[in-house]
Amino acid sequence: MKNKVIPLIFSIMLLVSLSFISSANTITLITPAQDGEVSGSYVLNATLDTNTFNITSATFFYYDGSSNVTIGTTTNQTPTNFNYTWVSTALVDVNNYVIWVNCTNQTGLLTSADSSTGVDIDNGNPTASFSSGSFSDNTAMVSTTSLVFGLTADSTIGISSCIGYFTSADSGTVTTTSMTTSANACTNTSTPSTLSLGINEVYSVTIQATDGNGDQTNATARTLRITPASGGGGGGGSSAVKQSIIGDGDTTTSGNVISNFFNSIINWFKGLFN
Ligand SMILES: [Ca+2]
Ligand SMILES: [Ca+2]
Repeated sequence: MKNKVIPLIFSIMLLVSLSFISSANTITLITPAQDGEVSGSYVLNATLDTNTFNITSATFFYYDGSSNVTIGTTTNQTPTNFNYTWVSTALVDVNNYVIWVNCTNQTGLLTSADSSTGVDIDNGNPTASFSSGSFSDNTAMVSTTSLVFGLTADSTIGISSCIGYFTSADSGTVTTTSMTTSANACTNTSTPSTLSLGINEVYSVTIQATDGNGDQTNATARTLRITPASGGGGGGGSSAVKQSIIGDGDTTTSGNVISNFFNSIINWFKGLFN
């Protein structure tokens, strides 16, 4: 019995002493605060209430919703102060990350952690430039031809979604289409017909990029003209011309028949009197 009681008492004493140590050397994440915003070169700051156990190292992390990623580790600038400059442009813009800090003493046995939730990383608006594979400005195309339009990647601010806008120069009607977004770029391969764009209409086309904060940028618009199909529409045109020619020919032919008819009657009367 005595052999069991002594280790138990020792364990309780150890737990009490550890909780005392923890509560006496507690770290607090000062910046970013809860729901704070991070941009540019940002100083992450954490402080200790006291440092009686020689805490010398603090590591900052972010949690992106699926895993913890180390931002960096720093030693204390004063016994109770830790600063780490984070170049936040290394990440694309996001909302509501968890930033947290963990400090340890030299033996690594004593640790204390703190976090701030709802932190936004916002370094501005996304760029929106038509990608090299996109149709050129002032393109004229038939409605069944492949139409490619997209934005070049913005890996700094990030692009989380895109919408294509086709505004009719005549009616002002706006046709929108969703786009495929991947790796901070977006693209769409379609046809004017699939997008229900009107033949013989001229469209102002832009793409709106949205980043992880909801910030938006429109690409400089390009002009697109939808022409009649070269096979069906063109054939119709030349067919109309032929019909017109045939009509004239018919009239001319009819005139010749009538004229010949009267000429033959006149010749018949002439034959009577001769
Ligand atoms: Ca937030
Ligand atoms: Ca932003």
